[in-house]
Amino acid sequence: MDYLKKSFFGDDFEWGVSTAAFQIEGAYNADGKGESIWDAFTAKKGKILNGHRADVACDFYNNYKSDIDLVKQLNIPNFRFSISWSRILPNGTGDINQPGIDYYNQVIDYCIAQGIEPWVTIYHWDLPQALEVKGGWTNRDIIEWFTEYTAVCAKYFGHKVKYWMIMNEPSVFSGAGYFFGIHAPGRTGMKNFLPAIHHIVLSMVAGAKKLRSLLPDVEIGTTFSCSHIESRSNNKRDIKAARVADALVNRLFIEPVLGLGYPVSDIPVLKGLEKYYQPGDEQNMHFDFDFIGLQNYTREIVKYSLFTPYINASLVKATNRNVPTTAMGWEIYPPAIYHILKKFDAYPQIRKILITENGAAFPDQLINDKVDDPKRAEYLQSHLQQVLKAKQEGCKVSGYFVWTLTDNFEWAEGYHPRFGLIYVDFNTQKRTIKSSGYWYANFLKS
Ligand code: IFM
Repeated sequence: MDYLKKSFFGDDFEWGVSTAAFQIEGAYNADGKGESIWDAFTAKKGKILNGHRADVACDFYNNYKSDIDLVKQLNIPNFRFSISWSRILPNGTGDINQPGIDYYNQVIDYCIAQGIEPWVTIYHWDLPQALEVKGGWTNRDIIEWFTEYTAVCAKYFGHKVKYWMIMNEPSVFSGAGYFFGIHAPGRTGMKNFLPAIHHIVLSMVAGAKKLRSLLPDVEIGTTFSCSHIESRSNNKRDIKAARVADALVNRLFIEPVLGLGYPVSDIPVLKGLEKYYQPGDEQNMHFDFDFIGLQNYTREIVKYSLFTPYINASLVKATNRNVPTTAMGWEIYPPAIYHILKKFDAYPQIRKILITENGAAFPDQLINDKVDDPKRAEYLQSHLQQVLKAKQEGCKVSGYFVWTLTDNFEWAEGYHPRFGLIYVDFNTQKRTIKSSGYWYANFLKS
């Protein structure tokens, strides 16, 4: 591994760690919290690997002080977390749950007291179940519901939080939750996916505009998951399949928000979105974000596939390619993050980029009260080398957040993939800093 120092990235580069409410908080019904779609989904049989649930998760709700102490111990200056919508608005709209508001104020205050900057994601996938019953993201009324929720966040936390992200990875929560049905709320097919896409874009922009009007001085961003896509071969059909996959995975949500519209020419089925348009929508799909959060973990190799409806493209699984992989079966390919940065740097509409998630799951083991995870430290360093390379070539990247602080609930995969810098024994809630956590702490101190 080449020599890497924090100072190479410059003094104003933001370093952090990212988390999400549903994956860590637990306390699923404490102090007036309403049910979320993930509470409902995890309660169903067969949806989550090994039947795991997140009722307790890392119990961050009760352990937030000691976990934020660990953030401090690791020298991490920025802590990204999300608000659980149904903890502060149990029905999604209307009555506020004061204990939920108090809780997030305590988390924010505690961060600030420790000298840690809170970075807040407004929506990281846990829609109130009360809204799902009304159609969730497929119901156009969600634009108003989401705007109301954003205004509540601004009202109660806005005077303390400088950095906001409106949504986390819309392509994942819409694709997995509304097309494939493998994530909450478990809806499937184009009839759910298309309206969800359009309402998510309109809500993301409406929420951002609301936040801007209420908090003119804060930095507003939103985050997108992106994978570097390559074609399996030089065959024309494979090349076209890779272009379509790139449009779906990387461009579907960011391009409309940048004012470029949906990538319909590469994915003709998106023409079906027109059915959900109302007059004025075109003007309401665009927002000038202060920063764009990119979340990259891997690259994908794509091939033509006759039998894949709508896109005629499919992934060549990394586990069939004889390449190094993580516990998620994702290829370890550090140049992916460089290519992604270069790709999005080329959009003149993007002012500033932060890597708001990057990290890896490995089968970590606690042995003699220690967790030695050299592969994770190597993964982080090799990806940071690539971020640095992009930055040195002039790319407008100005931050890097590791996914994630502690091992946590990894959605449909349950607790099996361990992504944390800190190991969690889910029976006792005992935390053990992994060797990669010590590596990050030393790097940040350097
Ligand atoms: O755990 C997720 C997170 O919620 C969103 N981005 C990817 C992570 C790893 O899969």
